[in-house]
Amino acid sequence: NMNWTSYHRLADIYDYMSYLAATYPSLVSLINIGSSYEKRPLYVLRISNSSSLCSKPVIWIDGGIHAREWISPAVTTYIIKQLVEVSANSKMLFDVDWYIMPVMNPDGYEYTHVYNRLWRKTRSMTSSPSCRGVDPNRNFGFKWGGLGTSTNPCSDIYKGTKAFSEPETLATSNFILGKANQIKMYLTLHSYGQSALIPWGYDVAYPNDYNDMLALAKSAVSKFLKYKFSVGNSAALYYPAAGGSDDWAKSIGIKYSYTFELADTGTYGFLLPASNILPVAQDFFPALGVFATKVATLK
Ligand code: 0X9
Ligand code: ZN
Repeated sequence: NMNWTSYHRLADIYDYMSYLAATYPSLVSLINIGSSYEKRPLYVLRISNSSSLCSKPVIWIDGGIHAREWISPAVTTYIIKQLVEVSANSKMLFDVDWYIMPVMNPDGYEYTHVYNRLWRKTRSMTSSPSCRGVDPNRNFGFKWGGLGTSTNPCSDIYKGTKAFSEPETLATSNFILGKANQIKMYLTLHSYGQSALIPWGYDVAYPNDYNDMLALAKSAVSKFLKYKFSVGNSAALYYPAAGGSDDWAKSIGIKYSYTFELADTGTYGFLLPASNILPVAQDFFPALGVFATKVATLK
């Protein structure tokens, strides 16, 4: 039922995840990690060819943190399809387990389909009755409230009343914390800009192992044939913005943490036509081979 020629509603994405879990029970499990503000389930798909007793290094991928960035959930479901249903990719499951969350902000995602295509945030109530939602990517608990965030509930970069005020960021962070020893890589897909952003993002500052992170990102991006990506420090390449999921993941000890800003570079921006889904997803997927090889050989 799923295809990559159109953008899909949340129910279609969740039905596809359920279908895969039911069809490939020894490979795929559907994990409900909590509920959104409007009580939609938050689902993570675990793809692993071994029993949960034997633990491999894990790569986490999420999409849909920002509601209007539709290419992000579309690429995550394509990744799921490739890992689960394309046997040529089965080697990518030998040494790595995958946890993939296509839509971290389901309330916002549905809102963009029904009411406002350019909605970005969650849909929680704020102190201002006419302004809803918190920017989930300003709501994570590392350097929360720093540069590039707002205390104004009407702002698109509103940080919320406290770190992890949103059920979506709280449930995600708690799930990741529970697996933090296994998760060796955190990838979060956004749009747009065609960039691989490396922490820190809260300010122009560099982790001690920045050069490791840079080298791996460059080798991943070198796989892209159709879309040219820039690679560099998040705050330098974009702008300082505190409370991001990537910085938080890095701060809890996940060595390789990246934000990918997918296509395009601004011609269509968030309104990228659906005819671009397959080209973008196909171009991106080989980077995951580079990442899986790296994670499998970490000591
Ligand atoms: O501003 C953001 O949250 C991201 N860009 S977007 O256009 N998709 O909204 C960039 C986030 C980079 N990471 C951090 N600043 N921590
Ligand atoms: Zn985004």
